[in-house]
Amino acid sequence: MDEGGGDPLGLLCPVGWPEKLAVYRGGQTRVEESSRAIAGCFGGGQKRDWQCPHVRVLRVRLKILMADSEALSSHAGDPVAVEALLQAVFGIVVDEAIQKGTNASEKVCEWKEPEELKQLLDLELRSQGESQEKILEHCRAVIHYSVKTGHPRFFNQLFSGLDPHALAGRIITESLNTSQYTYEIAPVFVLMEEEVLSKLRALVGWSSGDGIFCPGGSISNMYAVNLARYQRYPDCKQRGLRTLPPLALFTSKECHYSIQKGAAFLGLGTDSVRVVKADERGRMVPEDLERQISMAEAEGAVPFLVSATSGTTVLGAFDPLEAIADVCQRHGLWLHVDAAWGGSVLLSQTHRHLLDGIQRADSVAWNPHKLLAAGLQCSALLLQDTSNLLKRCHGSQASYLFQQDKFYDVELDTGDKVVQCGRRVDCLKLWLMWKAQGSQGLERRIDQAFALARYLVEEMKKREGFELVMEPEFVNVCFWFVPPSLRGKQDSPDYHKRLSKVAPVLKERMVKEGSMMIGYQPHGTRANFFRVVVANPALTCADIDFLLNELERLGQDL
Ligand code: ABU
Repeated sequence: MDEGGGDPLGLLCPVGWPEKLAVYRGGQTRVEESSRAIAGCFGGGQKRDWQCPHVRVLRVRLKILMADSEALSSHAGDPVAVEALLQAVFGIVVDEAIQKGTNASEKVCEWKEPEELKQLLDLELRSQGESQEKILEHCRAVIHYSVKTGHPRFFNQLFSGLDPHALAGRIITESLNTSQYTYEIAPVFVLMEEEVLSKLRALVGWSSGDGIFCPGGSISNMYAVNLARYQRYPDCKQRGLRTLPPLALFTSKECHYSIQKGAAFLGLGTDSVRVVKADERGRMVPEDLERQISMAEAEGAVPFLVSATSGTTVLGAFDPLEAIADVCQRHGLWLHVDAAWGGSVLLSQTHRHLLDGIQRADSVAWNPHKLLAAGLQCSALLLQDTSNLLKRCHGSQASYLFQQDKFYDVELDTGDKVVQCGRRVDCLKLWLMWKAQGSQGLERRIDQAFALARYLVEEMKKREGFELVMEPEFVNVCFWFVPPSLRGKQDSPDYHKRLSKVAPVLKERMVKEGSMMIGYQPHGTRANFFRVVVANPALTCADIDFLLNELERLGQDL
């Protein structure tokens, strides 16, 4: 009888646990209570083939699975130890991520090559747990080697800054760890989400409507496309793509790439996206939209949606919404406004004219995690619809979540409006920040961002070597840093090629020094240029001066 042969199903357990005999056969292991039963496994009866290669007898020590009288979570039954752990972690977070992470005299990032970083982080997950001291070291290392996006020298993305009230909201959200789908388990957040969405809708100009917080602007945009299609062809929910004619949607060449991704994801295909011309500032040209619609119809496609953008990703352009809404109205098309970046401008009495006409949209995507610094993620999809379109389009009536005979108003179970099941709570961080700042405080932040972007532009004009791509309309400031060796050489044949290499070199230098982070990109036929995003509410003129001085310092030998 072969009692060796390993432990194919991981049943061997530490010495001291009860020992049993088990038979491994046909890929399965079964514990047998008697030797008669074991023998039966080898053919039973007269002739037993103990050498059979497919059957083995194992001597196993079984962990008897029964409920433990103590909880298994770490520090079980020791609230003092739990508190000590969390106090220690929170102390590290406050010191390293919040204080140092937002202190201009600290580095914005601590660059390491990936192989070295893997070692420094000790990423391996082992069978034995580690001591609290080690765990705290890991927490410190995670923060130390992460990019500090709340730092005043982080100009890299369309989000930056660390609002303490929003952070408090995120901490409470994480601590409560609930899902937004039913009133039963998220009573506070169901009511709060509706309050926040209704406030955002009011800023768009709607006194009623619907909406939902989504996991990011891309998903908000995809929802809009799906809703527009469903509204026109409700059958497609059940019968799928075969019920549809070839469809066409329209957006400008400056739109966010999620429109193309969404077309692919929703089965429309990227060919269904008709790209409308943008003017020299990156704004959709309504006359070309009209032309594209006629062309699509002439080719046998059915236009159904226009996605305009308020705040394009690179240039920060605002499409002319009134003119686009007129085109949509003439052709009966759903108007979606991707205001993921620019939506927060609606809070500013001074600048909200950039979005004039947004009230005529059918849907709006707006990410308060960007310009309002609410924290990732906070992305609202807002709808003018009051006919329960979201729920009709996405609902599936799971009987174990959305029981219709609950003891409260089941309309509060908003989870069936979305394609997800579990959904993060994204409203509290915005709500708490809004409570603390008031709409006026948020408005001041928007106005300050515009003012600092203007300060940056005017300071650039005073210095040699800074060339604006264009006068900004928003808080994206796009420019070339022309290093000393290229100044006055605009007419040389390789100027464009050489200029393109400047931003990547400077980017590498700034990141490796940890002094600041600015994004760059090529754009159409334009050579690589920097895009500074002025979004962090903590920024001052001193940070802008630093940015300019630092670019001059980093690029003086180029
Ligand atoms: N959703 C576009 C964001 C990309 C950026 O931060 O530049």
